[in-house]
Amino acid sequence: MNILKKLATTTAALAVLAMVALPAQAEIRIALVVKSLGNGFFDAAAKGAEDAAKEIGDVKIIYTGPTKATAEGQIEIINALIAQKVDAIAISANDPDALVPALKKAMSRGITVISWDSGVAAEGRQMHLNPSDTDLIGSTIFKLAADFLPDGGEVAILSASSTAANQNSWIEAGKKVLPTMFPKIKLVATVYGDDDSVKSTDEAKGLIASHPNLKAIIAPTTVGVVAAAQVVTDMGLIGKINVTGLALPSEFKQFIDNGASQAVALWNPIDLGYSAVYISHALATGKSKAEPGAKLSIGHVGEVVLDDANTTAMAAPFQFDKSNIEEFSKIY
Ligand code: RAM
Repeated sequence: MNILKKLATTTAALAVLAMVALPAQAEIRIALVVKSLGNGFFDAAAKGAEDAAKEIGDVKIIYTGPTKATAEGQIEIINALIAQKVDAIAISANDPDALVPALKKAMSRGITVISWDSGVAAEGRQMHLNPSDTDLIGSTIFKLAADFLPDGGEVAILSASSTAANQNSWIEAGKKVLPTMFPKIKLVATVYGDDDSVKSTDEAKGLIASHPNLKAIIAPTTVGVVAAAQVVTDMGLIGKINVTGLALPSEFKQFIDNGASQAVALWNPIDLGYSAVYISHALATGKSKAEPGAKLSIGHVGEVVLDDANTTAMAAPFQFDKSNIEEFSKIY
């Protein structure tokens, strides 16, 4: 056998050997479970999740959620994901407690479980990723109203579902600082639109009917804030009631343009979904561990550190108004 031929056979043999010894890396399946489908905020997060999957490689995203933002709907989905033996579940929860048994079951089967956006109780997840500091979001939503009410006045909250841990924690945090930070603002009611456009519209109308002196509606939900601004627009109340809260610029730009709202805030939902997947992957593959003090890489977004409760927070909320909403509306 001449030397070239010999080399070729050896290389071929080595290649076969390598294929046997190094099987292709198994695909990691990460389920991004959201409060409900059809919500633009979660669609943006899912886009970020896909970005992370592409960047990491060998990752499959299962973007799923119930049609209505209920715990029951999410429990069914979690059970189906357990049966499918996914590698990780990253969930924005509709209820911090009701999901715990199903998520515990998932973890006992070796599935990585994290919550993001809206958390589950500590025993139901390995860690929780907050979009931003809870106290800061709480004071921001009231500041957004107070900034445009120099003489103070009545405001009301139109929230998501009554069991959503994220909105509830923001509202609680905001209420605590209200007397000292915004003494002229009077919170007269908190109602729940369940991140459902129809229910949110009805609740906004109800607030207006029962509080004739209402000066602002604060909706810390991207679904509620659009519904409230539409109601104020349709009822000819622009200039009388300022709608504010947490809004997705692409959905909300029209209400900054028409004056139903002076300003709103949010964080980058694409980065949030990206980070949830990045972290889920690191935990599922054993690259990182969810424990107090752990530094978790979130790719191009940076790094977060877990606190004693295995929770962490991303960037500060960002304000949108006439000066910048056009620019951001093209991104998310
Ligand atoms: C809605 C959801 C979500 C929340 C945003 C601000 O889309 O309730 O959980 O983070 O609003």
